[in-house]
Amino acid sequence: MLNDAEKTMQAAGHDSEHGNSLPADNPSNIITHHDPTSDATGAKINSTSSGSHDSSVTTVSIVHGALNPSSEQFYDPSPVTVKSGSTIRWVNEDLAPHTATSGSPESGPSTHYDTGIIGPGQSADQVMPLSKGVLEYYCTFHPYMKGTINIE
Ligand SMILES: [Cu+2]
Repeated sequence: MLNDAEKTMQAAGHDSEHGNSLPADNPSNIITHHDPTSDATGAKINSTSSGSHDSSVTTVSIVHGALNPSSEQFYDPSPVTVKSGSTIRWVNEDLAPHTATSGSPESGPSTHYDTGIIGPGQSADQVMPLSKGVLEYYCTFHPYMKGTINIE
């Protein structure tokens, strides 16, 4: 405990030393002053408005090479854990069209969601159910492509 406190104080001392040395760099000071100004006009406004309401979006990649049945991974990440009612965005990074369709190849599509066809380089958003649980999904073109969503 005492050791930890000592370390913390030492680290804090180092930080303030570092902080003191930074303002001495005049050229970089000018640059850092310039950048936030241009950010505030454009990019920052956009990110604020997209984070407004219902908004959490989790991206899942359909990996490059997913068309290959012996691929080690088709959807990445899988399983993925998201909040109920949030949105998942599947991004197709493969060269073939795919889907993310809730259900399984054995029992067929369930009613929860279906991206439909996502072309190469395209993406599709689906809102997850409000109920918690595990949702399996697959690609209707390539039934060996399976993914799992944990909704919590
Ligand atoms: Cu597919």
